[in-house]
Amino acid sequence: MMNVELSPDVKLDAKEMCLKVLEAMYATRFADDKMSKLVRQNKGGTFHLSVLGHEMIGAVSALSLIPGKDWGLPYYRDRAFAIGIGCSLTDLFATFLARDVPHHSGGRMMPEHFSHKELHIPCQSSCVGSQFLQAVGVAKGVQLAGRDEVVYVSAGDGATSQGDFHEALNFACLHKLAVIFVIQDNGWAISVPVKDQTAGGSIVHMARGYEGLTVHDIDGCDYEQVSKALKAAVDKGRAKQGPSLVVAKVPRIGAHSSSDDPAKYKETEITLEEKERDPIPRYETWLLEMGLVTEEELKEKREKIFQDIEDAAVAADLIPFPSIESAATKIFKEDKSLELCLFEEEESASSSTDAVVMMDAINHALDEEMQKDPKVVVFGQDVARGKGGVFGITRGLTAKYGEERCFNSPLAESTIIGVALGISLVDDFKPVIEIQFADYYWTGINQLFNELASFHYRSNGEWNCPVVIRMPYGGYIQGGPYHSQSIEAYLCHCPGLKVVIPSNAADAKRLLKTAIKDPNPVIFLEHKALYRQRVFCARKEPKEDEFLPFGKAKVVRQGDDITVIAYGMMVVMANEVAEKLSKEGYSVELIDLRTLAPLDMDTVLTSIKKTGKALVAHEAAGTCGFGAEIAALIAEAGFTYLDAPVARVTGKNAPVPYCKQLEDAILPQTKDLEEGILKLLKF
Ligand SMILES: Cc1ncc(C[n+]2csc(CCOP(=O)(O)OP(=O)(O)O)c2C)c(N)n1
Repeated sequence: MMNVELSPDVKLDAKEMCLKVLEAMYATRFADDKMSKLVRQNKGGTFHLSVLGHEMIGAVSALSLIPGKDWGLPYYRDRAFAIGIGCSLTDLFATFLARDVPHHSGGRMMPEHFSHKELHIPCQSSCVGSQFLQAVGVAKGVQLAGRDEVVYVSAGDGATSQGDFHEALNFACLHKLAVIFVIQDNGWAISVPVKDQTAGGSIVHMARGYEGLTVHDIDGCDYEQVSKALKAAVDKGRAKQGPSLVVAKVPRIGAHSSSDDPAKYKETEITLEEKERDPIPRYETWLLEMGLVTEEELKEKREKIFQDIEDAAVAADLIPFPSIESAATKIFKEDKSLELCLFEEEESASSSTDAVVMMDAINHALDEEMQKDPKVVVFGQDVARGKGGVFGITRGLTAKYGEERCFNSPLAESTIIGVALGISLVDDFKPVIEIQFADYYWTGINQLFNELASFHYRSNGEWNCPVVIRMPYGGYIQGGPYHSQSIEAYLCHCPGLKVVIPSNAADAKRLLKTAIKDPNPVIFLEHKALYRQRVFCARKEPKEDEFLPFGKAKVVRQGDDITVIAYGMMVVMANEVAEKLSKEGYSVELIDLRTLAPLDMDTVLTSIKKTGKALVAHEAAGTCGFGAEIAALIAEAGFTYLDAPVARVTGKNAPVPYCKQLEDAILPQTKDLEEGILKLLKF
């Protein structure tokens, strides 16, 4: 028999495998022909991504895995993988036509963005390279679950220039994860040739420095090389021996996409040479030479699969478009049990002997939830062992729950968020991650804004990501411009994120518990200057089973003359000012929003109906700050209640400087709040 081996788990004999590969390759090719025809005839979608030349590497990869057990994160030029692993042709055509199917986003994404929960294909985005860290996260989840599934992730050569590629290789090697990185190296990233892309021109050389990574340098159109490399990579992953990288050279025979014209940047000789390397005729010849098929059988297979594609295209065209009403649905996964969290809030004085400060309350919430649910895992920079984070919030968790459940991440925020996303897709794992300072979440912003926030929406509700991201934020402790930022407005602008900002220890504990229960991404912002604050923030410790629902603001103090709307540090300061003003005969109602997304406008509107005056306070810069949003919402829904324009007291439009005198000049102080309140009172 020929030189073809199969992994022991793949229940096909070598000949069956070869023929299945051929079928997947034919289906992929005929689908391409049909789709590009439909685009040209203006009878289908407007966008088509050609797979021509990439068929073999995708098909063999898929058929080397166990569908529904192993995982696949195939990139947009990997339809051969999707077909090989078992995605329905009708679904794929329906997605091409942006129709209402449960998988592959049901018209929410452009074609070729695969998603299929039963087949373990997490929803793919359009951001080149973002899938690497998510794949690594899935593999980490599989490892935490103690199983032997392997995770396939593919991308083009251009994607290896992304930092996420290197972060993913590093994390996969550090944790010895069962990931198979397959780079379908066609030598081009749209019009950019590899010589402009990769130092030294070789991804293989570039990757060889990663300790523990097996690197396969293969011709992606040669069946024996491809199947051998995939088998070795699957076997290594299955045996929990760590990651592999397969760099498969393939031609890109078509244009980058239906919007691209390669004649602008490819010389004719190159185009001809790429056509020569077409894996399909080459594979047919090989199959004939090996005696695995006859010409007649090839012809029969071609005709049969051609017809399957025609039928799939017709069937897909009968599927309706998604309803217009569904356009803004599935932004969050609903969970009715979260509404059951309500309880009678006890007022507890900070002076009580059993009061906790905010940092302890957060630590206790983590501890109790980890105790209760073995699927809660904590990681981030410095969070493990004796250190427990630079603020000590996670102290004691490694000692109590082990290195597996509270571990240090590399110093890479994209890794922290991307890996958390991946872990959250496996079983019911709930990563609770720490970004050391909110100021440093920017290096993870692609994984947060472009990936995590929209995962549920983009997957048409197939997937959801229960990730909690804790971030110390805010100023007043001389942190300078990089340890003082208040980033809430950016976060609230991004659909798909919940944003929580507690102002005292009791709220912090109860809200963090709710965040961990929530099946959606939750950002938990902890004000650094309040961690140890006692006068206002220390509270009687809530019991283990106390949760606070999101979207329920708290009236911190009742008043009749003016409403102050605040969160975080501003609640503490405004309370102090309100106390002072009460002695001067002014009655200030203070609202602590507690969660900005979802936002409780009912409480705000009820209050301004009574007071007729609204002042919003936050320490972030005023321009495009969250106060602008609240002012607009009040203008829309509460204009007639107002006796004065909505006022704002905010930080100045400047970075937060280090020198105390300068910091004080930039961030709002109690005197600014007092002035703002009095001005509005006297309007
Ligand atoms: C982060 C990001 N930057 C830019 C783009 C636009 N873009 C889409 S595909 C592509 C080229 C990708 O090339 P490569 O990774 O080699 O894969 P190929 O398309 O050649 O298969 C670019 C620049 C994108 N989708 N994502």
